[in-house]
Amino acid sequence: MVKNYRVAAGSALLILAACAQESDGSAGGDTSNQETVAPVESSEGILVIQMSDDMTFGPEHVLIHLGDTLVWIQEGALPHTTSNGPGKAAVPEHSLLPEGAEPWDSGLLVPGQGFSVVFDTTGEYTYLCKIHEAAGMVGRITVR
Ligand SMILES: [Cu+2]
Repeated sequence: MVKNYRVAAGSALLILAACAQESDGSAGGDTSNQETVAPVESSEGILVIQMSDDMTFGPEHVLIHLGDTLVWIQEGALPHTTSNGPGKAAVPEHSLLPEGAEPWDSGLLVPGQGFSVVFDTTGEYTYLCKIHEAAGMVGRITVR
């Protein structure tokens, strides 16, 4: 009984050590990296978001101020949209607006084209590319 107990305790220590190594390693590091990515903030009333062939909005999360202008620029070869509002998203969480805010829809932007929106309602926005929503082309805007 005593011997079995010692073996079990030793195994438990090994498991604890393995768990501690895991949480200090890549798994824990990845999680904290994702949570600590700060939004890119506008300066002088404007911020540019790039749409490219990797099917992302860059930066994906922006922090702007009341009255600021966001400009989306289409820099890839693939067509994209910046869109928001009722009926635009297959997944409702990909199209969110603060109460009273106006939705927008750029329509298809071909390479070199841009589209801008002035934000006059504070809150959290989520928008998408209507063509690449399923590929994860979703962006976030915080207006303060
Ligand atoms: Cu797109």
